[in-house]
Amino acid sequence: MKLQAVIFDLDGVITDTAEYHYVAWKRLGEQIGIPFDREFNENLKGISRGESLERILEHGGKADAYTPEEKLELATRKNEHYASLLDSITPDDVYPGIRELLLELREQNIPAVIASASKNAPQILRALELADLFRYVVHPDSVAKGKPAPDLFLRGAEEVGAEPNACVGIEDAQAGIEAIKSAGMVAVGIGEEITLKSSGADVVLPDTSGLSLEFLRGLIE
Ligand code: B16
Ligand code: MG
Repeated sequence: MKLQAVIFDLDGVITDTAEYHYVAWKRLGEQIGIPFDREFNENLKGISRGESLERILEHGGKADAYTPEEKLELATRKNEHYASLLDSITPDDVYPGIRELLLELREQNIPAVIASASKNAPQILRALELADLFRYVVHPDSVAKGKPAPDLFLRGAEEVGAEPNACVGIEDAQAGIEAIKSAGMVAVGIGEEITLKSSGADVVLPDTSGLSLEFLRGLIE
């Protein structure tokens, strides 16, 4: 079978915005009396803004402490802080090997797709000067369910006419690996081997520098 498409997560795979999400949620958590650490933060990776807030409130025993309007204000406050951190992003912030991989994919006419839970994805891709290298960016509001449901990845494959079992998905989050596997795709994890393998990753790399078209083809063909 030929590799038909590569479907990328954004935060934590294309660039280090996963760290900015952590910094912004952590500050909001401290402001509302819910401190948390990196271990808890793993539960927020790949999870939508609204659902992330719910998880933080539950973690702090404050699931019922805020009205929907107050929750919207909290999520907006986090996003404003996060967006201010995005202002400093430049093309130098693309993770190692990613631009080279995208250029190889374009040369071979294999579509590269973004399946991110983030509503900020288009802005980030522009700041990294990568927007033109993706055939399609799935909008998180266009699917019924976020990660760990397969919807974002399946929509990405569909939009570029690829069969799910001929696609490779690349993710740094447990919820994202689960989404890729339930979409019936090959899952490459970026990060900690034990954590991502336990979510079903077929292969885990410590960082993106080991990614190449040859490596991804070897997983499918
Ligand atoms: P936003 P990904 C996800 O992006 C992040 O991992 C997650 O931490 C964030 O809450 C979510 O996007 C929503 O982001 O607030 O920018 O809409 O990893 O799926 O690329
Ligand atoms: Mg991610």
